[in-house]
Amino acid sequence: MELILTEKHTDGYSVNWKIKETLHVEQTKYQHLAIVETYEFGRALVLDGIIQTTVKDEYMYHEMIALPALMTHPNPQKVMVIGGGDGGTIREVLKHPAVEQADLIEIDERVILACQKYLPEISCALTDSRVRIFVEDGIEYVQRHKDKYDVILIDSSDPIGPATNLFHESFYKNVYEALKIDGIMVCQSESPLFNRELLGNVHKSVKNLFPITRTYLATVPTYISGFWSFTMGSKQYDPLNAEIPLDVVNRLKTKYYNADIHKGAFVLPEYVAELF
Ligand code: AG3
Repeated sequence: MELILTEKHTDGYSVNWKIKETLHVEQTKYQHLAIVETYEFGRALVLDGIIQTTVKDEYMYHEMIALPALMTHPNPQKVMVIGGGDGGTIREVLKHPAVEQADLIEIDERVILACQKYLPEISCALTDSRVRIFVEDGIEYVQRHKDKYDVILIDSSDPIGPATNLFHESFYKNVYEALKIDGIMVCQSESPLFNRELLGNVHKSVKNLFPITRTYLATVPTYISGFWSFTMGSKQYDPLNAEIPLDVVNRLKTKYYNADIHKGAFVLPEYVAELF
């Protein structure tokens, strides 16, 4: 029997994944959660029917949500990751030698537990002694923390289901306040082709709050359109003028990010630049 996962992106566009094995399926309090073994991309985390990350290309997304901000900040000691229960973003954060504390705020504990069981190469860093895990709504967590973090990364799922409110300006305002005076935030801001209005709105909301706002792109083959956007809000440091510490970068053991990618990612094609 052939097992196919049909990932529905729009009414007119779906992607079919041939599945070797379904390792885990459950309806959690917040969403439908599955871990499957695909033929082309290895194991994958699927939330509400949408592929969140696969073993084959996860590093592209996780390096690129984390490292541009960490390399722009001269001394990122305290970092918060909102969402990202699979642990991939935390793994990248911990590569930076300055990081002393990395807090993961994930609303759905079932995601963390399933990824720890079935996706060890992604979730491995969650047991590091610098990591604190809070199973809580990120919206409430940021409200209670002021002037505490150097970098905050918002590794959410799409703006439907449990992540909807993570794309609102009122939330970014609380993120702004949870950051120290020279803090930096990055959120994943969806596909520059399929979520154009959303990306335009995210950029505008971040710009209303942060003096420096930069959207950048990375290829993530398993996400709709192949290109993915990230939006950075920074209180002081501009990623375009960052003095990237080459000695640190060269020791990171990355597979995507390097000092040239850091610069190149912020160069936007016209169809994206026109949104801002
Ligand atoms: N978070 C972003 C996944 C977005 C996928 N959306 C889509 N293909 N429409 C991934 C979490 C990985 N840590």
